[in-house]
Amino acid sequence: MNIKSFHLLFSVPAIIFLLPFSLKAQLPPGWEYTPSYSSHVIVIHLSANPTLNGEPLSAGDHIGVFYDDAGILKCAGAVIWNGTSNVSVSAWGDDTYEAGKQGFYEDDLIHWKLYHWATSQDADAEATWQIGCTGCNFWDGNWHDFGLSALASLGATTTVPGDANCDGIVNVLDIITIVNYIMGLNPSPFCFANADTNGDTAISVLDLIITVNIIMGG
Ligand SMILES: [Ca+2]
Ligand SMILES: [Ca+2]
Ligand SMILES: [Ca+2]
Repeated sequence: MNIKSFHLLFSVPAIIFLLPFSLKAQLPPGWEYTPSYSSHVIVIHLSANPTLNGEPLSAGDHIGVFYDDAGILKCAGAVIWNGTSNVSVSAWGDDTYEAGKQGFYEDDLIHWKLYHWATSQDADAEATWQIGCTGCNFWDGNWHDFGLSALASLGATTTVPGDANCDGIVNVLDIITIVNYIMGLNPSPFCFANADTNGDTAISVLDLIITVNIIMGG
């Protein structure tokens, strides 16, 4: 064996082994995904201006597409937002040769998330789609094999569980705010998503108990 083939023998497997590893290392925690042979490509133009809590997404932050697997959202594609050019994300379909769900099924709703590295925030995002964009074949918000789409906007608002009065901290004022809401006193400001600490889309004494626990550090 000469030096060259010796080199190849070791460097090629090393690259094949290290490439997926290095790509995965750049992803936000829990955003690992495996590309498949079917995809829906979604272009996110600069003009879509992704935002997190009203602020433009930072360069280097991630935008991800997620599918629902028995109630759990799983990543099936992600892209880094650079803030200077259009980007596109491939939303990968299920591997039909593998048992179970590894990606999107036809007509699955595409869920969006943003990841802001500076604060380690993982936020659910709302997308609006460009209707009838040039070259596009779908804009219904769902996944389609061979789909090509573009977003008109993408925005996420994060919640602070327990911060019912929306001032960024959780304290006794939030208890009072939740009590007032339950009593029908229409407190203002009132952040429903923050106050609904158990996420059942209603404000009740259960949310109050959880808020007390948050304040007590439990
Ligand atoms: Ca499968
Ligand atoms: Ca508060
Ligand atoms: Ca609730």
